[in-house]
Amino acid sequence: MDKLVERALAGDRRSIARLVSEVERKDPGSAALMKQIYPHTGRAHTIGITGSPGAGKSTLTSRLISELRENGKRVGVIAVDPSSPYTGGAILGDRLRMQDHALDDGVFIRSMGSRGNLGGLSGATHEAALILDACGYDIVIVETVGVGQSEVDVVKISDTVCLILVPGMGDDVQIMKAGIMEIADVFVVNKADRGGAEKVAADVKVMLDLIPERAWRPPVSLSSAEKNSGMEDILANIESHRKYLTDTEGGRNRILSKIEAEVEEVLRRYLFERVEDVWRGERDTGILNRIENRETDPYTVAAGLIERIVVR
Ligand SMILES: Nc1nc2c(ncn2[C@@H]2O[C@H](COP(=O)(O)OP(=O)(O)OP(=O)(O)O)[C@@H](O)[C@H]2O)c(=O)[nH]1
Ligand SMILES: [Mg+2]
Repeated sequence: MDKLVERALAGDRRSIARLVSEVERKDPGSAALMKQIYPHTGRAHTIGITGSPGAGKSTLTSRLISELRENGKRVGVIAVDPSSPYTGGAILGDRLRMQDHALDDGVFIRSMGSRGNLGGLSGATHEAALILDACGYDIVIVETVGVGQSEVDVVKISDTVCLILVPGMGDDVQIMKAGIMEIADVFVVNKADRGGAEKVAADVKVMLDLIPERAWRPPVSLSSAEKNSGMEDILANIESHRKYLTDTEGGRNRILSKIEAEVEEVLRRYLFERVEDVWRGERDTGILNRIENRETDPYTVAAGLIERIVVR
């Protein structure tokens, strides 16, 4: 086994951080590393926390970490910043809000970019979650801002998706538009210390009633991350959802469809990388001129390249 993987699996934080960096940079050897990591995964419960910018996701995450630590759980956190690959305001804010846990050995916090993935989560986010799972974190929290594709992608990498709403943002309309009702397993109306939270919760429940009968009905909690209230209730709801996943047929199917999405994602990435490789080697062989002179055409060239990938 690779030394780095060995040290990371043994819980060495610097090695874990280096592993995550390698998958984030998509180093050529990262697939080989992930092959060694994967057999050790499947123990953590991965929680996706999504919601509008400023909804209180980081503050809430920090509170949940405290609660989970009191219950003796080790917690890994990946904060995804859609705007920049490595640095940026949001990351700074997330860092500050989670700083309380900086010295706790049972907590690992990592910020990652998602740029270059059409606004969605990168494959590296998923791999980072797998690494934290393998390295002994019982709970892995992935915080993503609910913009565009990332909130849909978060379903693919989370066991439980927790959607954070806040009063006074016209969220009822937003939810309907984005079809987010379908992806949330647990609803949280945060900033309940302000007015209007009960109304939002009631609206969500009405909308849930409109969705045809399904095996899991998402519960709705009120919270104030600022005042540290509602955390136990949220964790209890997440735990119920975990039980649903493992103990019911609907839940088992959900787990399998997550694995299916995982295979498809890796497959797509492998294919894409191979196509790029082959094309890079071919591009400067005069092929462009031959197409220009109509000696061949893009369709024949593409089909030929694909064939070479398959034969290899
Ligand atoms: N009144 C009130 N303010 C809150 C609550 N939770 C968070 N806030 C405040 O809301 C602001 C945004 O909080 P964050 O935790 O950074 O929100 P976020 O969703 O992580 O934000 P982004 O990551 O930038 O999308 C901060 O000023 C928090 O102090 C709450 O329960 N009540
Ligand atoms: Mg945040």
